[in-house]
Amino acid sequence: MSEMSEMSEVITLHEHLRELDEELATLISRICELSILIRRELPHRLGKAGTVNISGEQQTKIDVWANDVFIDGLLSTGLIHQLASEESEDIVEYEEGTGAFNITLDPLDGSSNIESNNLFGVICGIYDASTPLPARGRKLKAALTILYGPLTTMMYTAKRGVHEFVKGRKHNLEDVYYLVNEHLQIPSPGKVYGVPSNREMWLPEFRHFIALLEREHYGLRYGGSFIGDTNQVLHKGGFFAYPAYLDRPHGKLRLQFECNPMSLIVEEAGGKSSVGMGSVLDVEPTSLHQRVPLYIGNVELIDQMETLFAKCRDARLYY
Ligand code: AHM
Ligand code: MG
Repeated sequence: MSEMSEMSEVITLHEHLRELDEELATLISRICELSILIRRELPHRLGKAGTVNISGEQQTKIDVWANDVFIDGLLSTGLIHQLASEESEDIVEYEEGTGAFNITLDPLDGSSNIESNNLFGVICGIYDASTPLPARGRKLKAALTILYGPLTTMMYTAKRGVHEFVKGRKHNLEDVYYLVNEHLQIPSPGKVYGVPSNREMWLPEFRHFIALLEREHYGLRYGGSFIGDTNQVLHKGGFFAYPAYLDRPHGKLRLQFECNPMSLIVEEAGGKSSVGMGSVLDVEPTSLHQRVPLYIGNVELIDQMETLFAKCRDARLYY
């Protein structure tokens, strides 16, 4: 960080949020404060919890602790009506008539990456309290991600573009998020693609689409972190998918907790999201922890992929 950027001309998250209504700004600030607290605890809460979450996945100690910290820390604001977390089976509902927002939370997405010191973070979706959970992504009021990497960065959209902040570490910016990218737009043409393994279980048309990307010299970048992998697409342009598999037609990622908030960010950054045919944001939810295949990236790539998928007779079965 240059000395210049430590000076008064930097725009802090707090200042940037003044554009939003006060309650939404307070909620976003609170999520960021809690994430700083959680990040500080990481080295001291390593290891497996010995429990599994509702999706049958092993929880780490920090998964369980971070979930509790977020739930307590957010409910105490008085701003929450319903809170749903990827780590909790049911929706936590606050007293009727209180709280302006419903919120979906993935408190530590990609936490299996902690052991090897790779990327992971937080994904949040924010709805008006009048939109009961589970909800269609199109109804989101705001979405944000926090990426715990060599830098801690935060991205939010309140449907007026995507803005990225980095957490400072010294002087007057210690633990302060400040603006590094306003109105972030996915560059086009893109350069990278990220997809998980198990190629023999890919659908033939997906395999075909990836072969096209490789032929066009897109470089493979996959780190097993939805936030990290999407962040590369947001910065370098390209494509990311956690696709439908022959033996796992709904893929892995959860509509409410992961796919909807991230798809809003990607679409607000000028990109596109898809479940194979149509935007992720238009999927009518059937259950809180439902999974959907997810494809995101530059508009032209998603359009090209959907055209290819549409030629397949069973395309509608993907989700
Ligand atoms: P999690 O919510 O249990 O951490 O799982 C989601 C993560 C994503 O961040 C990432 O895209 C995916 O799992 C990686 O899965 P895989 O290990 O199959 O590549
Ligand atoms: Mg997750």
